[in-house]
Amino acid sequence: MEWIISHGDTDGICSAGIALSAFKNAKLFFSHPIGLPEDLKNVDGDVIICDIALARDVYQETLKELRRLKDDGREVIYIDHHPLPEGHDPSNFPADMVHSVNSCASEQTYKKLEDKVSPDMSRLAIIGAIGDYLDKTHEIEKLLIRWEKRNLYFEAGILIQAIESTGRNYQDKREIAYFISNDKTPSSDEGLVRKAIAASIVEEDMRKRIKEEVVLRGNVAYVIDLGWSLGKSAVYSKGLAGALVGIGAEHRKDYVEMSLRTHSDAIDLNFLLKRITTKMGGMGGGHPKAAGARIPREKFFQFIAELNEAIIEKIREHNEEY
Ligand SMILES: [Mn+2]
Repeated sequence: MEWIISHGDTDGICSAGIALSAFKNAKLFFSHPIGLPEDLKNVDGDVIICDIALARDVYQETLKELRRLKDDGREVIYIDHHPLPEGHDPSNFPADMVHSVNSCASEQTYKKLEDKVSPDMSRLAIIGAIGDYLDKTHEIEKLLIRWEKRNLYFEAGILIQAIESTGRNYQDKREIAYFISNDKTPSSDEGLVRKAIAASIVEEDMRKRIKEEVVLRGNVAYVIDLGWSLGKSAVYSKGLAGALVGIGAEHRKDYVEMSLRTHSDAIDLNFLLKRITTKMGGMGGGHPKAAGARIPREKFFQFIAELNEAIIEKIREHNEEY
């Protein structure tokens, strides 16, 4: 394997760490769903792609690049856990695809490469799973038998908090991936520990600020323009306001960028956001319980209202099922 392309969050970096430990000389790059076809244009060898959703908007372009590599006789492995776009045809997909929406990319990458890496790499599968809230799977429970769970959660905490502070610094992310791919613990790197602690101090300040500033509208709680992690803002908004859905939002140019979170099994954010945002001239999607969206800035309050309506409808349907 000559190339590894992965997502820049904890699950993506842990997947990359596992892949790097199997393919020591591979070049590692970070990408995201919309940028993937463009980034694939630089690839001229065997490639493994981890934790990057197949986005509907660039599906054909992505397929075209994967097919080019396949036609050149390259090995292409695609490992992901995001819901697949409508019309996706597995039999016509030009890659060896590993896909499940129930387990994170790190878990699936570890299972795929298990015979090429040390069993110690299962630690990264578990940390990646914690990073994506997907550590309650049967496989992760099984992998945990090898470890001391509480210490592993401590290590996961350091890595997750340190990665949080890297933002879009891809060089930092790459260094972290190489470091953990050598079976090193996050706590053994002073720089990572320092970053993690600094991020946690900021997080506690932000948690208190969100408690003050969170706005509750029906079943939806949001904060806007805090200048902090949108994902974590969404989690705290939801938790502190006791809402079903939390949103961390910020204005960017002429649109509002958002992260959304829910704990409810009745709500599929990926599905709802695709429907609501498209007709507003925006876009959205992700996982059922964790997703992102972007809408024109003047539509924000309309968006909150429509999301509330959709949530009420889903809860009613869900209750009728029982
Ligand atoms: Mn993931």
